[in-house]
Amino acid sequence: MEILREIANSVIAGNKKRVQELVNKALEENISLEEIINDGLLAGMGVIGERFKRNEIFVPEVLVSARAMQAGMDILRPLIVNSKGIIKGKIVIGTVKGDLHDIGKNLVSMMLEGAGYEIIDLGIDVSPEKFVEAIKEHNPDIVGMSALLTTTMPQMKVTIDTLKKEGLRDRVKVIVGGAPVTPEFAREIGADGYAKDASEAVELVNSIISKK
Ligand code: B1M
Repeated sequence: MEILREIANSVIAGNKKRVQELVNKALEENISLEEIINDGLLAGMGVIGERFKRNEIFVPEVLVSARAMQAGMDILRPLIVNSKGIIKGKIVIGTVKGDLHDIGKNLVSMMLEGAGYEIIDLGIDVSPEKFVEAIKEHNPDIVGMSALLTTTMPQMKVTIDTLKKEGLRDRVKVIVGGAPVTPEFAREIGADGYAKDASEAVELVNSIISKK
């Protein structure tokens, strides 16, 4: 669809205002939220990822595109509503210490919120101590950790070990995700679940909560 291609191109160009205009236009044309996210915003970010990998572009350009993508997601967030209005559970989520990537974590949070969960988003660069504090303060059912760097993945284990030390591990289920994370890694570090993307994260959380 032409408009979705235009959204992707505007993310690539880092044109925040144009992304917002086009997302609004796509909504007026009754294009589904899923298509706008997957075939528009994420398609654009995918191209940026490839170019970044090939050293054709650098951090500043990636950041500008990331902001443009986020601006599009900001419009969609209120529309991914929890139609039943029932809170099914509470989730503390964050990107682990040393890691500043938050687009995927925000998308996961948005979908979980839409699926009926209360989200306490601790943001990026979240230390194990901050996860501990949040668990003590909010008493969540689930703790979700996101990591996008191979160098920050070990922080997931450090956080789980810290929860054990603090006697909190049995109080929460821990789920992990992010591009370099695998189901094997999740098992190795003692997490309770892994999801490869936002829709899988919703399925995973639903299954954990239904077993509680
Ligand atoms: Co960075 N970066 N980055 N970056 N960046 C990657 C991750 C990289 C793969 C690019 C590359 O070289 N090919 C590479 C990592 C290599 C590695 O470790 N193996 C990399 C690097 C090297 C770096 C820097 C070190 C670059 C530098 O400074 N030289 C630096 C590190 C900064 C830091 O964190 N300390 C850096 C910086 C940045 C920016 C700040 C410029 C920007 C982030 C902006 C932001 O997030 N606000 C950025 C971006 C945008 C990327 C790429 C291009 C895109 C990531 C993204 O947003 N994808 C990325 C390349 C790539 O992934 N192809 C790259 C879209 C997003 C929707 O997908 O995050 O995978 P994703 O989330 C998915 C799933 O993974 C899953 O669901 C999401 C939705 O479907 N998921 C979960 C995520 N979290 C989950 C949690 C769950 C469950 C599922 O449960 C709790």
